[in-house]
Amino acid sequence: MVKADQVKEWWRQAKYGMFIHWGVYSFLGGEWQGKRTPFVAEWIMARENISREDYLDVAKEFNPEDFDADTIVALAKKSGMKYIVYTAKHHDGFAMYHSKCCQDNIIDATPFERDPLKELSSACKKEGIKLCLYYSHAQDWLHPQGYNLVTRDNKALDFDAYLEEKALPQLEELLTNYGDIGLIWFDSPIIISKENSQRVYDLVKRLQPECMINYRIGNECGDYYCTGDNQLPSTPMDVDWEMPGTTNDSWGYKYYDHNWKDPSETLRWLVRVNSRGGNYLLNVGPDGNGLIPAESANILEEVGDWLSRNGQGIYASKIAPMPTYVREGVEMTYRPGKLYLHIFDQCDKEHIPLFCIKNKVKKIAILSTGEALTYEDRDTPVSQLHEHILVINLPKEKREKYATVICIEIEGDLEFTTMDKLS
Ligand code: JFZ
Repeated sequence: MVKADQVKEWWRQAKYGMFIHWGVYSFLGGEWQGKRTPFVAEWIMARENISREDYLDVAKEFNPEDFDADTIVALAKKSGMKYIVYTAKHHDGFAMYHSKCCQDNIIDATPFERDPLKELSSACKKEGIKLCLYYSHAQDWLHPQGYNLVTRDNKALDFDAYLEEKALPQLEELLTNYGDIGLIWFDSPIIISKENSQRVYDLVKRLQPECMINYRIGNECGDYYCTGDNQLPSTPMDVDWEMPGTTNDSWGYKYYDHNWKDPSETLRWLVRVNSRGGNYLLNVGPDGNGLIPAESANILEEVGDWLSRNGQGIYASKIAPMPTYVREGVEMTYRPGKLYLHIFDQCDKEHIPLFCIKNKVKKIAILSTGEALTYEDRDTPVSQLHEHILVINLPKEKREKYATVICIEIEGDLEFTTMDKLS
């Protein structure tokens, strides 16, 4: 395995991570001077045109004494999430760790006297969860030379000055003072030059060569690709990619956004992302006290409980190397010698057909219980596309809450027929 692949292996096997959007905006909870922002909560400073002075006055009231890194990491672990991506600095420019190169940070600009990132780093190390960092390396609404997609003429800015004065020194302290960092999740590169993307990339790799970098660093410099938010590719993508997703409709805490994705919908996002070869980075937005909303925590725990029984079909799984001629509500993942059919309520059949595979079947069972399922292995001479078809019997009473995973053990590596046989 080449070096680059070795570095990525933990991430490729992880499949599921926790995104944490937490900042001064969390204290505002999506509202400014009595007006609810129609945008995502973490953009409130730019979208509601809050001045630097007013935003830093808000910071003087931000004292999240209920923040508890051990509780957050325990939730991630119980939820089956293998890595945490924490917003060290979002577009607002406010550092959610003790930055020595800029006063706009949670220690120097708020009454809070602890470094939450230091606590998170210790908790992650203790629990074997990879600590990763989100860093908005181009937008910065508190620094006069940082890009601002809403209120500035970005081409007129001295962006090199911003990199030299803030972004590069902050990345240096983040990659020096908080232990091993699994990846840096850069965001919104806007008009950053290829040279500057490369400068940022080189700094990260110099300080922590095994730290992965996402493509949002800009100019195709990254190690893996991120889709747009909650944007699922329609077909499998056999590259390293990840989909960031929200538990409601805002990354940052919005006290009035209760549009939570229930456990069934959350699980379906996870399985559909994984079946297409990606990682699912699912967000929580702690409030102004540092607490994760109970509704979202409960959803994550429900999905984690399901994963405790069905994780074999998720973790370290691959794209099923075959056309997925399966029905709506059936998602497929693969490990050598095993195909996993994830059956959601959208497929209400008791007889599940599986075309194309040529292998001899050794066993078909419900993954979570090991209970064998009966099936028919019919020859289909009428169509040259499918030499034979499996019809798996899944009685309604054997179905599991949220999704039932059927594990098909086959002899040898997967062999299948494809449409191109017809050409
Ligand atoms: C960005 C941020 O602006 C947002 O606040 C949040 O942090 C999110 C995870 O990332 O939002 C984006 C960035 C890129 C796309 C969509 C939203 N995109 O490429 O479609």
